Amino acid sequence: EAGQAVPASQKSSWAAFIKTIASFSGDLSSLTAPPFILSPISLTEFPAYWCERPELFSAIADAKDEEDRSLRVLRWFISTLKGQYTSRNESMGSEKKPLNPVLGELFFGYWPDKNGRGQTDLAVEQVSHHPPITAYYISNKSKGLALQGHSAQKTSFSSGSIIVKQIGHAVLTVKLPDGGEERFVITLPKLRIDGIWYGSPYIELTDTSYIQSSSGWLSTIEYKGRGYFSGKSHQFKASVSAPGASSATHVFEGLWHTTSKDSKTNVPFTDVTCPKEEVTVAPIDAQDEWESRRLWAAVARGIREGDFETASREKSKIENEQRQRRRDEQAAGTRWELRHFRHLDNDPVYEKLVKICKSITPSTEDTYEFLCNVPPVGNEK
Ligand code: HCR
Repeated sequence: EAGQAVPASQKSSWAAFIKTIASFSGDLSSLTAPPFILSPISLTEFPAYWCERPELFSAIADAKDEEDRSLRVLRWFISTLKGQYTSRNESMGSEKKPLNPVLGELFFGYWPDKNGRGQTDLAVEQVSHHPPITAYYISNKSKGLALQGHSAQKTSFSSGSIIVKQIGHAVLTVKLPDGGEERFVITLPKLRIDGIWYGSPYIELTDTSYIQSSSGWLSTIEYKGRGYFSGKSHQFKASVSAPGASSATHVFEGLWHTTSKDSKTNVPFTDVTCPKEEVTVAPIDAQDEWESRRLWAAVARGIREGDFETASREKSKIENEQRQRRRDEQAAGTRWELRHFRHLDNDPVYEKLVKICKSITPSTEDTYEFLCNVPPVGNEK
């Protein structure tokens, strides 16, 4: 039955919301949605999904050679997908509409050093509001690892599903024992949000994404839903090929939200059935006023407690303050200054590596360079 997961009092506003998105293409996050579908978490928190298995991230530093490094990067990447794309269903029952970050919103956190894996730090800044663009930097200094990326989305509607094309990419830099560096350009899958009609959205990944290394090793990851490689949801097949090779040296297949294995040897490759580790953040009153959980505290409380009147009043306060800020800047002829990232029109690493993998498009992209100026979070440093 249509709208079966929608509370009776919100059925008509859900129908109106679907009607709006069906004829809409662009920035979905700015649309007003009915309360039952709202999440109390801002999109600036999402980059944390990259590192909720910190030991897999740090293990990249222990690779014995370029081939091994590409396999470890792939294992870590595949293991992030469950968190990135199914965790709202697990914690809130369905995909939800995240809070739309304001320009300059920040999110800082870390995963502490345990068992010699080193500390991993996370810094996120909302670098654009319209369209929403989130820049992030995740680093494990003691292991010589850094992931820099930005994320934006283009949405459209097709056959009852929301199609989300991810814009942006990430670059992983690995410091090598000989003093050199290896870089990996990581592109992102396409999303299809199904279950809209029933009021119970969930994500399926589609198309192909790539991890191209500066060593020449390439991972090509194909995503399929129910009824393709097998009858199951969340399937992937990753082919890893040596520099310049036309056929794959390794092929891994399985489900990105549970397990996968080497297709030839059946040796297990990924397993994300064990719990992940959430990022540690400073207590709210010790946070900067622009930090996400402090900025949205009253709105998030309203959504969590079902007090949508308060949530909506507090959200309007933030939005009105933002509008006033933009008007003041315009009047003064000034612009909002980013605090921790600098926008560059071109990303030379991306542009060099996509010349090796011609399937990656577009051939040029902009980037947000991290300024390495974030104060330590918490007291574990
Ligand atoms: C599309 C989406 C906002 C963007 C979210 C992204 C793509 C952000 C980058 C992360 O690395 C991965 C990620 C996961 C999310 O699944 C994806 C969100 C899902 C829904 C949300 C829309 C703007 C809201 C649509 C409203 C629906 C649920 C009715």
